[in-house]
Amino acid sequence: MAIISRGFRGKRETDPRIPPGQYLEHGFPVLSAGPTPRADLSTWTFSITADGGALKTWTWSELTHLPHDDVVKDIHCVTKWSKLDSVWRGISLDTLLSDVEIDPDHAFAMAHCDGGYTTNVPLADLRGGKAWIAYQYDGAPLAPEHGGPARLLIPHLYFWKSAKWVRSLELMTENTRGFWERLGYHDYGDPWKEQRYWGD
Ligand SMILES: Nc1nc2c(c(=O)[nH]1)N[C@H]1C(S)=C(S)[C@@H](COP(=O)(O)O)O[C@H]1N2
Ligand SMILES: [Mo]
Repeated sequence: MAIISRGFRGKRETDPRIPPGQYLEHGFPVLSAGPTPRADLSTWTFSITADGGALKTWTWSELTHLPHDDVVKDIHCVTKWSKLDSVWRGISLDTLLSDVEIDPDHAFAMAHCDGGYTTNVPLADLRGGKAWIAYQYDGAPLAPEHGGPARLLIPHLYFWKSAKWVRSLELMTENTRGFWERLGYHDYGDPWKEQRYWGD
């Protein structure tokens, strides 16, 4: 009885949550600049560092016993896919940063990862409920190819800022460039302003 209209099949899906120049992706692509490292959780640590020394270091057990957030976020890759409503569990950077004494001159951070990947972000973008060290995706331990055991999650910036296999955050006085930023990606990377490359 009901007539199902297929008239809009094949039409590009639109949603006000998709930033300009992006398309809706239903899968979860893997984008890695090198091989997937495998971490040993018995020796794994996460540190916040400054001036060449650790301000604070957490073991895996210490980190995962901190109060966590369950968040549902849209993520946007500079290669133009956006994924809506991705489900994460992680420790807010507010929680981790509140545990260290921060020199007010240190307004920037560099994420350092197993495998050598780096990415830079203003410290302000890690605060205010905007960034997490995520260790679960969709109710399961974060898969190694997606950054497990733990990755940075900064969903309001292009996804290359969400460093996989993150091991430390280095606090810095200057906005030094990370891996992709040195190769031409934007220093900040706001998807709503299409800040993809230098000069955008
Ligand atoms: N350590 C590390 N983190 C990384 C990358 C990488 O190559 N190495 N790629 C970045 C890029 S360009 C993107 S789009 C996302 C991809 O995350 P996914 O593979 O979970 O989709 O991870 C980011 N974080
Ligand atoms: Mo990317």
